[in-house]
Amino acid sequence: MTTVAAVDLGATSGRVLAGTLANDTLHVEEVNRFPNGAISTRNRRGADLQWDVLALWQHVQDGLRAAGRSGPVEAVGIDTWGVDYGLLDPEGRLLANPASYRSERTNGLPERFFRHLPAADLYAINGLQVQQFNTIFQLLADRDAFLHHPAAASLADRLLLVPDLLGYWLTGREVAEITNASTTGLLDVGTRRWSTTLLDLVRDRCGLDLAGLLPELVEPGTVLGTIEVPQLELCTSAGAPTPLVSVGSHDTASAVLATPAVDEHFAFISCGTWSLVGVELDAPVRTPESLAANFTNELGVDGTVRYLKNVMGLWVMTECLNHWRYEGLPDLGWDQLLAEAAAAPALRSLVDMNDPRLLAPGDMPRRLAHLCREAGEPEPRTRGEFLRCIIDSLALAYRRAVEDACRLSGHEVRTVHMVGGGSQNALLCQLTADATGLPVDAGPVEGTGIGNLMVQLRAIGAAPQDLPGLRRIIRASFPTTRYLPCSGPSWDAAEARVPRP
Ligand code: ADP
Ligand code: LRH
Repeated sequence: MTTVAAVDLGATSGRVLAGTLANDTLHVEEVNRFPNGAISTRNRRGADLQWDVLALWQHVQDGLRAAGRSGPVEAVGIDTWGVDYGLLDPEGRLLANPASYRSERTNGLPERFFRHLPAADLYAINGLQVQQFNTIFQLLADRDAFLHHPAAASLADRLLLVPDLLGYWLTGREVAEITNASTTGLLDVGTRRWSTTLLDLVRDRCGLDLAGLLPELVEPGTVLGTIEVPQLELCTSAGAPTPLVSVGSHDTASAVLATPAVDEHFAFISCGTWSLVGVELDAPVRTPESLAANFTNELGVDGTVRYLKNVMGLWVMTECLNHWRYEGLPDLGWDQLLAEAAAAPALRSLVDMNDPRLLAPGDMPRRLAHLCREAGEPEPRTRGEFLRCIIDSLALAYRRAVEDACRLSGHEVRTVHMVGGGSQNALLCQLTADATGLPVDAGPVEGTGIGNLMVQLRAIGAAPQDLPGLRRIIRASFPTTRYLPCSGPSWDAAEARVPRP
């Protein structure tokens, strides 16, 4: 019996899980859960959106303390959302709260960047979809801000992605775990190293000198050091200090690892704040068609490539629910909310779930109504209709992403695996099966945390070394729910109503 602890921070909530592997079965206990969300303030240029990373750090410590109180903890691993980072000064002190990827500070920056370095040249190296919040564009925003404060620029000595920042606070070790580093846009996706070619180009053409900021890369499964935070009192069963093990620290990498697939013929939907929809490949796809479809090649555990598309996801629903709460509507449970959505007319109002206007926080019902008006779709009138509009539009976006992933990569898909909090949304799962025409296997809900735990268990020798072996344990430990495609309203007709961007 071996127990390890996973810190899994999502953009909507964070948790610390204790995972115990006994007789090839993983048992997971949630020892701490806390809400998360970017915090809105302002600066002299306008709105500012940041993560309260010190509050997260407190929650992480509380969770680890709780895990340690229940018994020995053989290892700890950390994953969070991608792209965001903290900058350290030469003394290793955090300079400022990490900016949120939803901050409007990066509006228009990719277009500016591509004037110096064409998108095709960038994609040929990093294979990454263009999202205005990719770290590379955020650094351009920092540079703009620092132009007004040259002294501050000289203070930035090290860049640590959020999970690596928390890991640094636990161990003192400064690294960049490779799956999350692949979301920066600074990696050569073929060699899995920082791209010196790209770093030179970015320095010469955009005036951004990043080489000194980037730490050593590590693969998932690396023992990073022991946890040196005295108040945590974590120790292993041998009485030694508990080590921190690097995992797929990009939450999506851990989620994909936890897909309980029987073979390679699957598509995944990691369904939480975002929906990440794609296939697992051995090698990146960097064709012009892939670039045009804005598909991304992010790095996975064990040399895999996560070939996927970001779909705006349940964030849009969360923002609607927040808005209705601010307006004083009573909170309803999931069952009642989804019953209202199920009772609303099917495929009545469809929007493009990748419209960039859905990215920033705000009055989401108003934005959805606006997108419907603009597209000539009927505006939703009731809460049920708004929720149905989101769920139908998500299912349509999933259908497109699965089809595109197969077409662009040549990969054959027979099953769709849906993991994450959204896999509890039975209406969304059924409509995804209907829209894709494929069976959907839903679960595990805590896929990301489970992927995190399994990589640690393997690193300390308690779990099989191969990916199919890890997935076999996950399948045996967490039953899934299967949704079969049903005939219903025509998704082909729905498809024609929403133009592709
Ligand atoms: P993240 O890790 O990005 O914070 P999660 O994987 O925890 O996200 O998923 C959060 C989402 O899961 C919520 O936005 C919500 O839409 C959905 N969700 C959570 N619980 C339920 C439930 N009981 N029924 C349906 N959907 C749920
Ligand atoms: C999901 C996620 C996604 C990134 C986004 C910033 O949580 O990590 O894979 O694109 O957050």
